[in-house]
Formats: sequence, structure tokens, C-alpha cells
Amino acid sequence: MTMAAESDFYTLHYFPFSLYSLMIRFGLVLGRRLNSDTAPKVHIKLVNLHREENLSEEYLTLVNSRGQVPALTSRALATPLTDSRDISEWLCEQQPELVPDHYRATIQSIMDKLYSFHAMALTIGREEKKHGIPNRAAELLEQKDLTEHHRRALELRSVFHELCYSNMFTPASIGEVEAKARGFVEELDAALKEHNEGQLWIFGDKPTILDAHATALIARLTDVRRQDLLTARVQEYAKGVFASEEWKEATHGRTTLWNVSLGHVADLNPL
Ligand SMILES: N[C@@H](CCC(=O)N[C@@H](CS)C(=O)NCC(=O)O)C(=O)O
Repeated sequence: MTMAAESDFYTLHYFPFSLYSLMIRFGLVLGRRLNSDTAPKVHIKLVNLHREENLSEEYLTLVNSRGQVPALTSRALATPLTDSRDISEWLCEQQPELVPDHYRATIQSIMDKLYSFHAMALTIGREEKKHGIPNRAAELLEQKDLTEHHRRALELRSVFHELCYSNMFTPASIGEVEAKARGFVEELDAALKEHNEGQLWIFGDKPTILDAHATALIARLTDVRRQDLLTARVQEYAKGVFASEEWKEATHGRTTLWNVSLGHVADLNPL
């Protein structure tokens, strides 16, 4: 390893009950298990969505103007990476063992399917479905004592919110997302049928980046009782992963959705 690589430290801006954050966290755990020498040094930093830390001036102006997690920052990066797929690709460049050549095309194709929709349309509650997700940035703009920078950042975030969330929960777009989710599950099911042979990971005894993303999504769909979108084979595979040390390291045995029995997110230790 070069000296330059040794001095590279990264921060993953993370919320433990964010599906796309969990995909990255699990990817980091799997990469480190595959090869601790090539694993990047990543500090996990809580961005507490329950306390709207994602809408703070600092987060919006220095990390992610869209106010979402996950994001990856580092002096080694020209600009922050603010999308889980970009972070995932960065990780696979650092640790090519996460995408074995032999399975690259299959992994790419199933990842494309997974990223062809935003899972939120499948995972929100009935109330949110009825009323949509409140635009908190717009509400915060009512405050008088905002700095100019913060005001501008909240205005941008508010526009993003409208673009991203305003049409997400119509019956037509939910139907479209369900169809895409089924397409992803079908292709994953076919890969398991062809390669898995009763082993822990999709392609056998070693995990890939696809295991990290697929199981996080399956966990969320299971937590919101959308097993109707999964096949028996996909559920069986995920059950094995959920019992693994690797999954416990990434989630500390927590569900993907917050509930009161977990206490305040700010008090979670370990994060
Ligand atoms: N395309 C983004 C989606 C990220 C995303 O939707 N993050 C959600 C949590 S899973 C979030 O930050 N929500 C808070 C908000 O938008 O206010 C990615 O893949 O990273």
C-alpha cells in the first residue's frame, strides 16, 4: 500500500434506518471481510434524520445539497459522493474483489434493476401515502433568523423535495415501482438458482457488492411486510445472510426501520 493511500480517510454520513445507507455500510463490512488490506478507512458519522441534521446549514452546504444520506466525504475526493450507487462504485474500485470478473455482467445487470426504482414508494406507511412527505425545508424557510447561506440551501433542498417526492405515491407510480421491484427479484432469483447451490452468498462462499445491496433491500421489504414481492428462494437466501456475523456487524441485529423500543437514535451505541 502506498503512503498516499494510508493517509486517505473517509467519512460515511449515515443514518442506521436509511435503506441506501445500510447498503453501503454492509458493503463496507463485506469488503473488509474479503480483504482488510484494500479496505478503505471509513469513519461512520451519524446524520440524525429524526433531528433534521440533514437540513442543517453545514450538511446542506458542505456535504449534500439534496439533504440525503448516505454521502461520502474525504480530502481524497474532489467533491463528496452523494449517491449510494456512486459510493458503491467507488468502493468496488478500491476493492475489486467485491465484483469478481466472472460475475461482473450479472452483478451489473441486477444492480441496474435494483437502482431502476426508489424503494421508498414501497416502504412508507398509510398516512404518508395519503398526505405525502411533508416538505420540512419549506417549513424551515419560515424561520426569520436563518443565515443567507442556509436560506439558499433550504430553498434548493425544497425544490429537490418537490421534484423527488411529489409524484412518488400516486397509485400509478407505486404500481410501476412494484413491477420494477418484481423484475429485480426475478433476476436475483434466477442468479441464485444458477449459482448459489445452498451456500451463504449469491455466488457461493464469497460475498460480492450485490449481496450487500440485495439483502438490505430484502430486509426492508420484509420489515414492511412486502414479502409478496419476494420469492421463496430469495427469502431463504436472505434468511441465511441475516443470521451471519457480517450482517450483525453492519446492523447490530437491528431492524431496518426505527421503532420506539430502540430508543433515541442519538443514543445508539454502537451506531
Ligand atoms: N439516490 C439516493 C437516495 C438516498 C435516499 O433516498 N436517502 C434517504 C434515506 S434512505 C434520505 O436521506 N431521506 C431523507 C430526506 O430525503 O429527507 C441514494 O441512492 O443514495
